[in-house]
Amino acid sequence: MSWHSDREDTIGSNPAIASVTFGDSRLFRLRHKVRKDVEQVEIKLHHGSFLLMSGTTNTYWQHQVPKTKREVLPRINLTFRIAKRAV
Ligand SMILES: O=C(O)CCC(=O)C(=O)O
Repeated sequence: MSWHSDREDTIGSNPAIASVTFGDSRLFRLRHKVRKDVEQVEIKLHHGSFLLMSGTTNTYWQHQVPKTKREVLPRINLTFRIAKRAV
């Protein structure tokens, strides 16, 4: 999965995005959209990992699960996004 942010036109600005990983471990990377001087963040998502992106994370950062050449085993990721509320 390539670099992206989740679509804020559907989930609103500064959404809470929570995900749980089951199965094989994968690397999860974050990079700042503007500040090239800010180091990328790498998080290994193992079976049972819970990841929460909240506040301005989705607004200012992109994320990806990079392709890997190693053999990958089955993996399921459940992602929960708080949808934009009608006002
Ligand atoms: O598979 C993952 O851990 C991340 C999935 C993801 O980036 C997304 O749903 O936007």
